Amino acid sequence: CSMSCCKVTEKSDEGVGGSDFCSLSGVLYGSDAFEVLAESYEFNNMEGPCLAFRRATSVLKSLPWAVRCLGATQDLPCLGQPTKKVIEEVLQCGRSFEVEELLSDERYQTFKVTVHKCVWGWTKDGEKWFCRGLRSFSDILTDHSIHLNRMQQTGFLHHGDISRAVSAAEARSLRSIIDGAVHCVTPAATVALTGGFHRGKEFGHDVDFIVTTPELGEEESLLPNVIDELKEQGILLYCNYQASTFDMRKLPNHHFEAMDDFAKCFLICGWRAGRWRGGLEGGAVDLVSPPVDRYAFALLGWTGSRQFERDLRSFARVERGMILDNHALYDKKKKEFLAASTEKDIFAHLGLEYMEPWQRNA
Ligand code: DGT
Ligand code: MG
Repeated sequence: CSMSCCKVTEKSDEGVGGSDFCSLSGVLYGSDAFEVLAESYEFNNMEGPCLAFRRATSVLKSLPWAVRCLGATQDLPCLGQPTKKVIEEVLQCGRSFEVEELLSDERYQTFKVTVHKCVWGWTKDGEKWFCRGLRSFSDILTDHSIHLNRMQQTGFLHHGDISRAVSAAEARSLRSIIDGAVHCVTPAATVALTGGFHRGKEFGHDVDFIVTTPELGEEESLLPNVIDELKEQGILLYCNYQASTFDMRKLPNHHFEAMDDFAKCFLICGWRAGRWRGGLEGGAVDLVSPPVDRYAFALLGWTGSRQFERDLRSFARVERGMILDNHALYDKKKKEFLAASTEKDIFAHLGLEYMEPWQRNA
């Protein structure tokens, strides 16, 4: 982020809500300033404050009005003292000194601009490289004592492909390619666009799909066959396939950070117009393949947003005595798994009104 100054700006009543911050080089919403703070905690491996600022971001984004005085935040949930301190500073001084300081902080910049691109968030390796004084990709690449794992090598190798945001139009054109490949190998299969694009986002860092077959068990060969098909079409630049470890005898895990056990693959596909490979640029693609009776849970879990999923799981646990994850919904009082073939069924089990994906952008 090249922004060097944050200050309050006027906003229209139709805006996304929250106090706005603007910078010398463009508008930075208040919620984005909190994202900088959240990221900085993430880069320091401090999950608690990181999540607190992400929650504050969600609350501010959801407001239909601008915060113009601290008193207006009094009854808002999830805004703790550190958050209010930043809002107060911005309202009084027209800028957040803490955010400004962070944007020029060497550690923040290194993780954001270089290391973060290949290790994603905080990792022991990222920390080790930073402590050794490595500050850029070339620092890391030219240090021959460093052994990069497969994921890190991919991050470095395809950095150009995966660092440019994917647009909604590009996601649509990929969808027809994935549709074609899946239906070529299994004509009756279902393909659903999920993740941020399913929530109506205009840009994303990857494109997520859930694919399944009408017959239970048939999904086991689906992803390997789709991967072969994409290889044949010549658009596959990278593929990391993980076979399913799903076991229905395991209880759901309400902790959000635990990833699901379905077969999945992380791909880099070259399908969009760009500067690389004679005009074809790549982008990151996730394909997840649950058995058909787990499809609704997988779709709900992968549609996000992350914050929405965390809150839904916590609501299920605290308010309903149920455990929800990407695989299942378990009623602890009745000691039984609840069946669902659509997302609406899951909302109904939870006693909630159905929320459309675009309403889940917490
Ligand atoms: P983006 O960054 O533009 O791709 O935005 P999203 O919302 O598509 O985020 P993404 O692709 O990282 O993940 C898609 C959804 O999958 C996300 O909204 C929630 C779910 N998800 C992602 N990571 C995890 C995880 O570590 N655990 C669980 N349970 N779900 C996850
Ligand atoms: Mg995504």
